[in-house]
Amino acid sequence: MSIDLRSDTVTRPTPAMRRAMAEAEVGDDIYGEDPTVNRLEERAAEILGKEAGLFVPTGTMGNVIAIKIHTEHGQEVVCESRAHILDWELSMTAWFAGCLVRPVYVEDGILTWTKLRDALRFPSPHCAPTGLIEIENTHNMAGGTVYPMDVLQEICENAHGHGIPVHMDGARIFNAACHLNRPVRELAAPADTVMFCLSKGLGAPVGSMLVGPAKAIERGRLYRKRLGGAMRQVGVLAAAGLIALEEMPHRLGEDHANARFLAGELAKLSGLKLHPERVQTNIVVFDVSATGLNSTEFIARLKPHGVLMSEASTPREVRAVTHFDVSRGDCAQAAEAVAELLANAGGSACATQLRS
Ligand code: TLP
Repeated sequence: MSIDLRSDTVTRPTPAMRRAMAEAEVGDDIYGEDPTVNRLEERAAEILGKEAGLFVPTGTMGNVIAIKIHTEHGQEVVCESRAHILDWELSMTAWFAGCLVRPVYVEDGILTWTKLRDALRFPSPHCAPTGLIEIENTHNMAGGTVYPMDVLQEICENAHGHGIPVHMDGARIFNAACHLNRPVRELAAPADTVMFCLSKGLGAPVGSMLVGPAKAIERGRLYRKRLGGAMRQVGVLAAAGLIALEEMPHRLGEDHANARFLAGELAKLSGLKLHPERVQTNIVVFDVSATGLNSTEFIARLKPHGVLMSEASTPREVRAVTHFDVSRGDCAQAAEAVAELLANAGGSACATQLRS
């Protein structure tokens, strides 16, 4: 079987999750009668320190609902230029919420108030006003980077001072909390709403949570129905989600150490550009342009070596994500496979011009 570093989304449910799914107490969730879903929503809200929670099938749906809750048609949403909501959600900000995204580029993906400030727009006869600031923590395509608490607080305090809400795409907020060694509720506190995924590093097969003020989540429930995301005896999924939430966060440090190790090994190989000391969580993004291959070619040539990686934001970058289903040994093997690829590609790859 391949060593699958494409994403932490590929994790399979643990035996405990499978057992819990088989034994889950269920009811019709559209009537609010699924006790396992209700427990998951309550626990998610409690752990994140918010009033209420909503179980959604995907992180994408959680973000889309949050954007819709906070904005009106014709407004702008400010986010980092490689944000998941901009690059990977099929323009749902425009399609569903009727808003324009105004991106701001920051190399490490971590916005600051100073960077954001100039992108904000206020009501005028000429400009569409900013309806929402969206921050991604950890920042996926910038390489799993984490918002320092003071940066986060400064953004949220100033945004609120201007009457602008903040949504956190915290798909990997537990990884961020692990890196900062702070309770996750501290990271969630400054933002109005937070989406986080049960189905990534936490290992659940399906599901994400949107947490925030009770009134906002009540509206979110209606948007979830409109999007076709309201399900029936969905406690079978929530049961796995509860285990992901309660039992999996404590082991994320292992994935982070593996990612740092992998980055260190890759950095030894000529042709790859990366900074292992900048790896904070479970994502390694590296530049392959000096090999003469673009990311698609690099990934395709790596596959026969039994290692899967994925594309990142540009054709120059490849992404490797560590998770519960890959070990330190797998990471060592993956680095060896990359070394072999580079050796085999040799001069021919380097002679090929990067096609972007
Ligand atoms: N990210 C996926 C891909 O879509 C890129 C991955 O493999 O990392 N926010 C962030 C920051 C994400 O990384 C993702 C998934 C989502 C939202 C959406 O979650 P899902 O896939 O559940 O819709």
